[in-house]
Amino acid sequence: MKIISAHELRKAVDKAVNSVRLVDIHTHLYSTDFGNMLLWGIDELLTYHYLIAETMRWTDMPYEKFWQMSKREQADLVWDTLFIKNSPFSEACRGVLTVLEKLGLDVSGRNLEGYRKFFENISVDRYVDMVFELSGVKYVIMTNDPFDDTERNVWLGSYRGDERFKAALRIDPLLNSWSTTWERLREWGYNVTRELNEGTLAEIRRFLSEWIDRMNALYMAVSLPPSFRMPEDSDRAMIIEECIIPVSREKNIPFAMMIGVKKLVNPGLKLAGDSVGKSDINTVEYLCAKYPKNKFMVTMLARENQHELCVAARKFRNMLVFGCWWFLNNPSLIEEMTRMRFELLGPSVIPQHSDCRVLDQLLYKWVHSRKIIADVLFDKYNDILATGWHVTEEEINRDVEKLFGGNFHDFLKMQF
Ligand code: RAT
Ligand code: ZN
Repeated sequence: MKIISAHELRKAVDKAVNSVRLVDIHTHLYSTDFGNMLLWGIDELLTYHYLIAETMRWTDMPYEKFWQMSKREQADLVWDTLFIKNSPFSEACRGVLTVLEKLGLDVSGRNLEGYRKFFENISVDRYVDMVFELSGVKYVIMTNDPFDDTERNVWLGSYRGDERFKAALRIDPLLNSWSTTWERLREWGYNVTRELNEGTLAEIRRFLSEWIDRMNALYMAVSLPPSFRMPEDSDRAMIIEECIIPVSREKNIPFAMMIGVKKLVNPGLKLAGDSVGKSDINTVEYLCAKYPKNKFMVTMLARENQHELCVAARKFRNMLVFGCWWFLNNPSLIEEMTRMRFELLGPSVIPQHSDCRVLDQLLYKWVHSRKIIADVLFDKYNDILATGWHVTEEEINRDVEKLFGGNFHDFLKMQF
């Protein structure tokens, strides 16, 4: 047992946080089984939708013209606009620079063609190994959408599996647009109707169960608008209470709710056109209270919801707060949220997920987040050391292991 003195604390915390092999519980990455769905390389990095939104602020080019350009041309435009004509200090731009640095490329050279050459000379399999190694990620959880035809075909056909990519069943169309989704279920052989009668609800449950089993999904997930309310007289509320709740209970897997996205406030921007709105914490409390034997993972997109979400988590052990999602995945907000969470919930949270869409992003999102989480942890240990309490190296490692994967695993095992 090694007791850590105040002057050894910084080093001990940094060592624990930087060396932990972590679990990334929400990404949009795919294993090589999914072919082109696995995005990687400099042109994908530069055309990340966070960077497209930033680029379009500097140009009066019609959106359609941008979408007609090839990926390479789009990447050239982003590079020129955000990295050459302006300084790349936004978090998404800085991320690209961190990736280049981690790959050992010359950041000061600003040589986009040189970066492209690096990627042309590496195979995807080697690159996947390399990124997992360099980023210290044990495994990521994908976002697996059975309503996406390309993805669906892989699951039904050539899927082989890779321990580093685990599945989560994503069900947005089921919950957010039943009025059109029911026809797809019908096409696939489920005996459903537009009307949510008993037979249809049973078939939706069968659909969920079959896909959870097929994917070996660790949880079910959905992104929801700020207007999400429960209880409510709506298709969505009915499907949640009659299908999602019983199936997640039966399979003992969490239902992950990502709440607060306003889809396509600017449709011209496509994937980059979504925004944020304040959501309703009563809805989260209602579900946790009414279904104490169910497990919920919750992240909310609005900064304004973060405090009440922490308070709700204090009240409901069947709820696990996770990540600094999307527009919150910025240093100042990660720091604020992590402090708030540690102060209200101690280490009983999942402080971060990456939401990576491009494999390479694992090389920056975790470097940036690890640093901030370590800073906050250091402050928190320091505060208790000041009282005369001591912490050991083992205890720091234990806490860090929990924050970066252990809490998630323990939650999966819970049977309330
Ligand atoms: O963060 C993002 O990339 C968003 O576009 C969304 O994918 C969001 O994270 C989601 O999972 O809906
Ligand atoms: Zn996401």
